[in-house]
Amino acid sequence: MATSDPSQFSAESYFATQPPPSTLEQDIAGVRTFVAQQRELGKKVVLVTSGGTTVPLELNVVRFLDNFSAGTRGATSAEYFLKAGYAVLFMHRQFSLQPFSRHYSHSTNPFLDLLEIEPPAVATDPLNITVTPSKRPELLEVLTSYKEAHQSGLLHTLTFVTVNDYLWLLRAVSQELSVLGRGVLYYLAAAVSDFFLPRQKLSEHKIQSGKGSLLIEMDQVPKILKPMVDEWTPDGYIVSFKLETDPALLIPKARAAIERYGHQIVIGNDLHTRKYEVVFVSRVPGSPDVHDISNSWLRIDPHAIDDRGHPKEIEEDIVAELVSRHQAWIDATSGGT
Ligand code: 9Z3
Repeated sequence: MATSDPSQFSAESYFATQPPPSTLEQDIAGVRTFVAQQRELGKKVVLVTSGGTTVPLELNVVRFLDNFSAGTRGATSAEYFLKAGYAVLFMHRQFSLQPFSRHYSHSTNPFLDLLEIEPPAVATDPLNITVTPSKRPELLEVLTSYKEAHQSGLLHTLTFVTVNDYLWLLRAVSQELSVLGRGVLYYLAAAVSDFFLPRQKLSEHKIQSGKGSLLIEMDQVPKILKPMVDEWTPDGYIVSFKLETDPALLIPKARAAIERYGHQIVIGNDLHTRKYEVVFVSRVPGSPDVHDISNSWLRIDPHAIDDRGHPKEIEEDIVAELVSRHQAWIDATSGGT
């Protein structure tokens, strides 16, 4: 049931009234196996959420609202977490970018452009397909990392489409991961809708035109960081992202989130500069004052080249910073053991 304000769902009333996705149990069985494997290997695990969430306007859905996100931040970061030795649970919007295959996105670098048709040595044999020689070194590098990640079982993928799928999955996945305690980093980069239409208010069939303008009143999506921190995974290291388009709001909103939810880090990013600068907002470690919050900017030169000769990606530095902060936090909270 909704709380006193009927348009204000708590996390509890949300999950009591909105139906789970039909694939939830099957997805969680896969996560359970993945968690058991990583536990045995003693691996640190990161849950990366990535891509936008939709809000269907009809039960038989023809129209939906979407949130901006290509999934670049999540897919890129997942690769750097794997490189840093983490096992990665990659929870992404269906058809958004994925680690490794992102390098060959159909719009920016279609894979058909990597291939050549070669005549066979014997005229009666079928035509051959080969990789364009200039594209081979990069393809080999990406393919090697891709195969390694899959064969080692260190990359497990889950998909969502709607904000409802996302919320149910996030709750169930973080509850499963909580058995790994402080060794789990949550990297919440998905662009999550703030508003939704509860199942009870959804029109069953396609909304008909012909009655003039369409007015839709949406409910607020419950703030799930609070139960995530307090109940679902109290020992996890939680990093959320805050997206704004007004730069003046970025730090105040990020600070407010840290104060309200008490998780470890908010990474603030502005829509237009997100590929070159982000700000880490977190409580000052060891300070007795919970309002003692610091900001530190991480910036890269937009024209920088990394040590493999590719354009530098800010996610490389974001992940390096988080890996070191996560370890420092584990050390500090383990009481020196
Ligand atoms: C982000 O801020 C991500 O960095 C981006 C990445 C969505 C900007 P792309 O996928 O973009 O690389 O194209 N994600 C979080 C956005 C969000 O919904 N945050 C919530 C909020 O701001 C809090 S969890 O309220």
